[in-house]
Amino acid sequence: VTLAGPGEGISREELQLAARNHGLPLEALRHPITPTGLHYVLLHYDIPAVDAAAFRLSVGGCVQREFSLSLDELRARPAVELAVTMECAGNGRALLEPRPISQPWLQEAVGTARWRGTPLRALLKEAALEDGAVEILFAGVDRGVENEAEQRFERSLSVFEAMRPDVLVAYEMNGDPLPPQHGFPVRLIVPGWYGMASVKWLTEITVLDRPFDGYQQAHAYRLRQAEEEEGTPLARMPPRALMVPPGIPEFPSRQRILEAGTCLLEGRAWSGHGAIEWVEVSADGGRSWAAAEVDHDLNSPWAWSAWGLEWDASPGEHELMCRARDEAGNEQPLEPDWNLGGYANNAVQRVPVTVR
Ligand SMILES: Nc1nc2c(c(=O)[nH]1)N[C@H]1C(S)=C(S)[C@@H](COP(=O)(O)O)O[C@H]1N2
Ligand SMILES: [Mo]
Repeated sequence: VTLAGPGEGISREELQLAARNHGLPLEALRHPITPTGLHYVLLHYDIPAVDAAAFRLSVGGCVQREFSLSLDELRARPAVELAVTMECAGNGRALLEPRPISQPWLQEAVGTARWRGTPLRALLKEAALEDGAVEILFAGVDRGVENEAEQRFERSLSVFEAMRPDVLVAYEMNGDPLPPQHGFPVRLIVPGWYGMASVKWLTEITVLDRPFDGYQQAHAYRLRQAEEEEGTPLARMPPRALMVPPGIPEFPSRQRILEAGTCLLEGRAWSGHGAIEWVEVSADGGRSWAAAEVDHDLNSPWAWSAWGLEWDASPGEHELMCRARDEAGNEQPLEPDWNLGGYANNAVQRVPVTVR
């Protein structure tokens, strides 16, 4: 990982990544289900061209019965639809100092969709895992060079996580076939986890008798301070609340401008560790906090909750902030914890506003 120097601006390479991998425009937090084109997108390599007619999903490795399925065969299996909030583990990276050079997310790498697919668990039961099975490996068809080695995008899950009934082999997003950028024709959905676990363009499921040591597992997506540390693997999303920036933006700075008077502050909050217990809002840069009303409107344990609070905006400059806590007791920090990969920065959002 390369780090940006003190005060070093976004490079052309980071801009190239940012233009391909787009975030959720924060005003789209108003929608309980993110309109498909506004859901964030993260691509390590290129969007592969997959021929749906020739598509096969194979299940093999350390199993008693290997098999493969066509798209029609997959779609004929028992189906489940789940509302799931997904967030990139690199969300918040560009706000770290020093900034790790990679996809420069601010805070917008999130979205919620209704994913329809068949439970992974039943596929694994059908294949019948051998006694020595410890992990399940998921391989996408997209290829690239990373850390000087050519590779596919591959990630694994422990047998325990893979057997959770809500892990889906998904073929629909918001009632339509998956769009190319979200994994057409088939992807994994691992609710509650950061997005890297939800392998897109999935074609191979391989049961392993040893932990997977590929790049995206053993090196990337780990919290570490230095290259030589083994680090701890990322898994579930810690809590985060985001607000719809109120008022209107100035172009191009996007500084917010609003009229004095009552203003509804609203947004959404989520956690991969359980339901959101509370959301608090500060209008004075964190000196005082008020509890927002939280509505678990999607009624899904894996999807974000809406929150709102009326604020009496007085003329002047203000810094708005929001923070969440989940039922497991995790709370958002005011300041980020730095790490080399620039992962898991769930420090509170700060929105400066000018009230006229
Ligand atoms: N095959 C493949 N799967 C992938 C990726 C990828 O680059 N290739 N990116 C991962 C990462 S890091 C994230 S955050 C999510 C993003 O999913 P989305 O683009 O549908 O929002 O997909 C994951 N699955
Ligand atoms: Mo990601």
